[in-house]
Amino acid sequence: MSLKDKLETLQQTALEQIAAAENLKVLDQIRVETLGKKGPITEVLRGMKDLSPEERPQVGAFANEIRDKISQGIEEKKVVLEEAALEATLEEEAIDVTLPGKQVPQGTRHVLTQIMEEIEDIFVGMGYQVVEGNEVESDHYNFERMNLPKDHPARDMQDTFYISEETLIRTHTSPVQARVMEKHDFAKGALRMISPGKVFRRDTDDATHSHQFHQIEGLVVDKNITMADLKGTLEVLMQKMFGADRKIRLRPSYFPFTEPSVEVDVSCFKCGGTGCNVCKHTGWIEILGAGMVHPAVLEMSGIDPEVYSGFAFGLGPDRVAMLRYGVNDIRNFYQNDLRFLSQFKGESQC
Ligand code: 2U9
Repeated sequence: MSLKDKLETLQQTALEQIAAAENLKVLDQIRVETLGKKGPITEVLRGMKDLSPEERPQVGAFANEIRDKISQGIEEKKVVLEEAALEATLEEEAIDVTLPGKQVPQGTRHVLTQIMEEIEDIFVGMGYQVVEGNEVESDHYNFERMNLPKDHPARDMQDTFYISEETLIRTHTSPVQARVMEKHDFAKGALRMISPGKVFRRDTDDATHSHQFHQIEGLVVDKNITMADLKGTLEVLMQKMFGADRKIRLRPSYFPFTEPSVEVDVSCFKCGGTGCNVCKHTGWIEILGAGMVHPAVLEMSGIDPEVYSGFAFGLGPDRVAMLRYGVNDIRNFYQNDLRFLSQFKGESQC
């Protein structure tokens, strides 16, 4: 077979192989095998030295022509195969944007947070400031400044967790108020504040007690503050929380930090006062503790009790939630069981 015939057969075989190549890998193999250094064309070109000087340029030109044709064939096929590969990838990785997305469950604020924010809103509407203090407190602010010296028997009811002899986690939010009170500048107006937050006591956990619970305490101090201010304020609070028809009644009580002290009952929001299971057939629900700030407490914060007077109160958001929603075990609020908590979908979701 002449060199020319050899080259022609080579070209035909290569072009057929190129046409049949199914992927880029096979195509590249064909390139290496036909055009590579060890391939047949290179071999033909190497054999040219044996040709006569007349034949040499003709065969040379023909070999080059064939090499270019095969190269071109490979390039063209490469484009076709690359497009096909891209198409296949796009098809394989296609995202169906019409499929429903993964559902991210939407949470709500904790039921106790909802109640505290509701109460905060009521007091902000009456011109009170909301102050959240530290949960870790000193014995001094938690007890001494609240008229509970070291040997006071009422400390027994408020035993807590001690970090050291003098440092503890607060048993009530009163120390927040004591800290604000000592700094208050009465030239700028009355002191009106509430302090919501977590408090801690050494309690045995049962259906109505938890070693951690919540309080909202309120404090108003100014000249001429009386029990009438206390009663009016708490009546408004109860009506906003439990309905416009609510009445309150005050019963004498005792707290070391108030004098006189009262327990405050609200007329039952379920039966209106006729008696039912919520109010234990009394028509009244015990809901707040309150009183006039003890003169000693004012004095310890640098306020002259001869000039200023104040009222204070405390209520438990946990108890409010239990009453309102008929929850009979306080521990439900702290177990983070979504089957329980998700029942309380607040108005605004977070
Ligand atoms: C200052 C002076 C006095 C806050 C008060 C109560 C009465 C009270 C209880 C309610 C439910 C605690 O969470 S509870 O068990 N609180 O009965 N709290 S007067 O008196 C203060 C606070 C701050 C400076």
